[in-house]
Amino acid sequence: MEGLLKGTYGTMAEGIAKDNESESSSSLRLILVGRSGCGKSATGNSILCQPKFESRMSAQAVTRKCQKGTVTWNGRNILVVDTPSIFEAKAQNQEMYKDIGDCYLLSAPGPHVLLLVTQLGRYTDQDMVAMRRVKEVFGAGVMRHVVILFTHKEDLGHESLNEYVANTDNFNLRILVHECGGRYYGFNNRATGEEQRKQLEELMAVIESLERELQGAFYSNDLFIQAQVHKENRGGTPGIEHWSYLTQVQAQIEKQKQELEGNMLSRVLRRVKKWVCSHVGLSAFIATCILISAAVLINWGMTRSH
Ligand SMILES: Nc1nc2c(ncn2[C@@H]2O[C@H](COP(=O)(O)OP(=O)(O)O)[C@@H](O)[C@H]2O)c(=O)[nH]1
Ligand SMILES: [Mg+2]
Repeated sequence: MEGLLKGTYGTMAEGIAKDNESESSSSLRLILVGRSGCGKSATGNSILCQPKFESRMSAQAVTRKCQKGTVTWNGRNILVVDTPSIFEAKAQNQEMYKDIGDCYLLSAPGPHVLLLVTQLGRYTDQDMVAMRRVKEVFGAGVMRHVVILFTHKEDLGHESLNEYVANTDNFNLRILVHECGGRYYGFNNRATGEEQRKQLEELMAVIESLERELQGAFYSNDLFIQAQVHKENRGGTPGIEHWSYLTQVQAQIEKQKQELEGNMLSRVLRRVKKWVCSHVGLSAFIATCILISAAVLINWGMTRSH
């Protein structure tokens, strides 16, 4: 579901955005996602060209809550949302729903792009968990808006990022790149001055190319619409409406989780069906073997019981 002018949800979301003309509604909205320690906050600071988000090496998660930062780039407002550890396997409590709710509120009416941050050369099981959690938190459709952002680009040496991605033997990374339509870019978050400016310019080119492909659509779902409405109605202090909003957050995440599991099962079944259709002879042979084995086992069981 996307906030496209033509789309049902999009029309609503875009309409709300235009009516209010608030800063965040008219901005290019980016959300930083990925496992803890991969460099999300550092990437946010590189985009904002200022140390807005706390970023440091630590055994514990450093970023404690969702935060936003804004910058003007080439006359355009950019809103960057940094996220705490909501993409980890163990992040499954009430605090997590609050953080997810905040992330939706800060990026409502919906993000144009999600930057999936991962450290170059370290695409691990934790990154894969984070990837799955991203789909649970936002819905599987969000993948069309994802750009992979590799940090620690300076570790590449003489190899280019394209060569690295083309030659990697990390099968899971290959799948990820494929799933993201080959959209990726690398940052050296320690860069300053001209190098920092140039990498931001190149990242913006990747983002703008995706925007063109999606005809300017931002990503939306039921919860982004509710978040936008909640943002407009909300008074200063969190009250009963906020509690009810958090209940909606929890329900939406549960729904998306179930849809994801359903999708996976039907994908497996489709693959099995496709394989059977393209190997009819072999499939018939395997089925016959299974039937004969079952018959032999039943027969053996019956003779033993007598
Ligand atoms: N050398 C280098 N260090 C980086 C880069 N990106 C992030 N870091 C470091 O990685 C550590 C974790 O980064 P942080 O932004 O806090 O990760 P987060 O938990 O995903 O927000 C910090 O010490 C950063 O300085 C990079 O591109 N190059
Ligand atoms: Mg952080």
